[in-house]
Amino acid sequence: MTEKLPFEALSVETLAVRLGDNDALCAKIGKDTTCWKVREVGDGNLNLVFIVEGASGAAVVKQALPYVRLVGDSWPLPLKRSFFEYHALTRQEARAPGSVPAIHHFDEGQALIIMEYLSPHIILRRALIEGRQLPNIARDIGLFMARTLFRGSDLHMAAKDRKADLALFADNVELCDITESLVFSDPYFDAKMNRHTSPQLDGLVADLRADRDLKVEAQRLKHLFAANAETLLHGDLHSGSIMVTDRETRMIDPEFAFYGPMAFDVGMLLANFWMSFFSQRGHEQTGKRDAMRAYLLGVTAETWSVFRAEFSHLWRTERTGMLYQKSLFEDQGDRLGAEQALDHVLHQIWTDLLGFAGIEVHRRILGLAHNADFETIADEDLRASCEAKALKFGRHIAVNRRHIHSIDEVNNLAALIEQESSI
Ligand code: SR1
Ligand code: MG
Repeated sequence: MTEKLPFEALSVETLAVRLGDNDALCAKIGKDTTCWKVREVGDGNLNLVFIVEGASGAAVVKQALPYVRLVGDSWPLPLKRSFFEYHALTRQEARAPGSVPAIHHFDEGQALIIMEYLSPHIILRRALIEGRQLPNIARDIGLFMARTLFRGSDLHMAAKDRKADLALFADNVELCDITESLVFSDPYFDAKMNRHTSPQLDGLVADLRADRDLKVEAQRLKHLFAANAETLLHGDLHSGSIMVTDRETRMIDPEFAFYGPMAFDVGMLLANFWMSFFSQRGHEQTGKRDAMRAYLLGVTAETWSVFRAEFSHLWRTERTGMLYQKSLFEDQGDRLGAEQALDHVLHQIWTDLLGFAGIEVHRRILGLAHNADFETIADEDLRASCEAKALKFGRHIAVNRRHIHSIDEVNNLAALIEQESSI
């Protein structure tokens, strides 16, 4: 029996020695470690990410650390998140083939995944900050969400299999706790690690933290997040978790995967497009971004439309689970009944996604984990003005979500708020 080595974080210096005998990696990039080039490129909040290039190719080695990288070892975080990421990636590949990086090797003890090096892909967030209009993202992400969310639920899976998966991912407690605190609660009180652009936003932040309707809504959404184990979520589907070229889109980093409400992934994703929209004003040094703003609103509309269409298609063709079973509807010649139920399900996702989107916008401006869309705006007054508009937008869609009926309505609101002149 091979001895299980204790966990040890890799470094640029040690990676070739530690993984030089890894068959999967050698098969991908070549055995001769003397010509391996190793770079650490992790720019996320949690993990180490290395790109390793050898004589015959390249691969990514991602390793979890026993703490939150963004904060340091004062915030311990279990290595098992790598296990959940690995299992989520395998399920996403099965449910939405070609949408995630291929896995070459997984080592649970070392909390590392060796996976496909995506090149020339870049992080979607970076592309949007640069003002790049990618033609396929709405279609690709809309399909990914519909396929993974539908096929991971009781609409499609055998109840026994879904319950087994629910149990497996239920142990991702600490990452859920990050979301439960950082997304749903901390932004709405003076939590220790919060920060915001100050003093420019101080007044607005105080107003939001005193806003009873908003706080109640955020807690209703937290309740939904924690208690509605509907499907296997990506769990952190923002524009930093997506890699793109002009033609291709891949979703990465599902370490926050767990069973939760379908609307969470969709809402978080759309929130990131709306935040990009409000941040564009801060990136106009090299020219106006009017076309980019129009593109981004178009992307939100198309993503939602593709999601709905694919979800509806799967509803009609793959509804093999225990929910809304065909024996109650189609098998009795009642296709209308099945369509009526589909409308209800989509309407619920719509209403909830607006709530999740609103609070995702807030937490990126008021909480610990900000995003580069706003953070890279060097002029603080300009940044605050972009952020203030996004905060108002987020508040409106979260609190009024039950009275908003279409994505056009939301996008018209975004355009109106964007045209307002000041904080
Ligand atoms: C402490 S982790 C902060 C954030 O980074 C991750 O990407 C998640 O979005 C999390 O909320
Ligand atoms: Mg991540």
